[in-house]
Amino acid sequence: TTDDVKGCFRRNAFVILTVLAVIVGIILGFGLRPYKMSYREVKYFSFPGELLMRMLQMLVLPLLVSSLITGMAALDSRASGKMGMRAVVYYTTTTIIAVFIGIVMVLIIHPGRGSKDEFTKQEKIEQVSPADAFLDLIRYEFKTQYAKRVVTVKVLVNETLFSLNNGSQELKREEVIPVLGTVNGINALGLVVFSMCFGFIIGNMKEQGQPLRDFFDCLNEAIMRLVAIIMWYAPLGIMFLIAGKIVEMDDISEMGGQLGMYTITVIIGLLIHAVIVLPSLYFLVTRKNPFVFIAGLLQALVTALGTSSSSATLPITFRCLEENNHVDKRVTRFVLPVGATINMDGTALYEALAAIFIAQVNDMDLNFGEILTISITATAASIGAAGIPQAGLVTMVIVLTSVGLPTDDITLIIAVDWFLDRLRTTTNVLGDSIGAGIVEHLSRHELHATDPEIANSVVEE
Ligand code: DAS
Repeated sequence: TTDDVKGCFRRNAFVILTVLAVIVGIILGFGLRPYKMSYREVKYFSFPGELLMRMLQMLVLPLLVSSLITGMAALDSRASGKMGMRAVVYYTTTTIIAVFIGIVMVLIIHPGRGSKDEFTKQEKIEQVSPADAFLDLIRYEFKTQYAKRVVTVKVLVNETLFSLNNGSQELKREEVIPVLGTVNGINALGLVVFSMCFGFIIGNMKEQGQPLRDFFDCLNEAIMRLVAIIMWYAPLGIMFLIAGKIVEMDDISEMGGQLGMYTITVIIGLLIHAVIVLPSLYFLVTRKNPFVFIAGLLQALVTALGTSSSSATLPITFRCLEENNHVDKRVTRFVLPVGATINMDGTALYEALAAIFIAQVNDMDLNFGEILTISITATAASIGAAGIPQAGLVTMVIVLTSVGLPTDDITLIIAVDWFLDRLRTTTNVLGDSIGAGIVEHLSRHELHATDPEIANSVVEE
């Protein structure tokens, strides 16, 4: 039918545009590098990219809330309980595998050689104890060096749900926001918990809850329609995001040997996880071709690469999973927002690997217990990291302090983090999406059995 033809064209148009965006972005970026643009010129040049980033971020919050609330409300408590369990098992398993891969890779390749000469010497700052670092994670605070003092950065005042950061007098807001735990200054994890509870309650309110269920359902639908429009702009935005970053990046040839090896080690680790482990897992559970599934996610993966933020990518991930891969909306709404907030395979792999690399650079031999500690804290740190650019670099503080490594050595790897961040974000988004596919498959019986009335209100378009 004509609808099929249209749908097919639409899908391929997106694929073509997305691939073109990446290729043209790279060519444009390298083509313009010799002109050595000033900071201001680069900012002007990448403005179309910044616009995309802002459009997506604008949608994340209402999308997160409305999808979780309707997702929870549409499932009976037995179904949501089972589905939740499956999601948690999937998140835990894949994160542990990712950490394991990271550790094995860095131990085998051993990129750090026990000399910091290649790196600029850093001044030592006061050490933070592991216990404090943990508590700070829960409080959404962390300690950092600013103007030679150790200051506590409060990214969020937790008492209220929507309060913007105003906790730190020492740092300007611009300097605080990009660092830890929050999306647009809001505690994403707190919001996830709140929305789930709220959705659960209005799901159980029978008739009385219907207006609220309709409201959030409609809100969700409206946001997704906005997303559909933004999808057409996304390739252009991605092209400028990529080109702009290539224009402003430091000279690659100046990258030290250790840092180069480190970068390669991270890339290999992430590739093993994304190309071998996750697809195999998908195949083992569903017996379906994982690469067909991944092909449907192309635009989400490229958006992750362009924005280095899994929460900014969330709207596109929703769209890809629901429209291209036809994953049940009750599953995506329930599983994706949680996944984007806490399930970060790429980040976990990266944090464990980076911590051991820093130990190697410091000529520190780690025993088995310390490596175990690193794997546990890397998992915690990946859960605590928000889906925003370079959040993983900041939650590294926890991993390093847990085994007594100098936290200021994070500066050793900052030079390449913008790049590795993009790759781990792509891995994070892939992990969440494959998780949705696997949970849907495992929950197919409950999904069929759910109260058709509630189910229809969600599934119907
Ligand atoms: N860039 C983050 C993400 O959005 C996480 C990280 O910094 O590792 O997934």
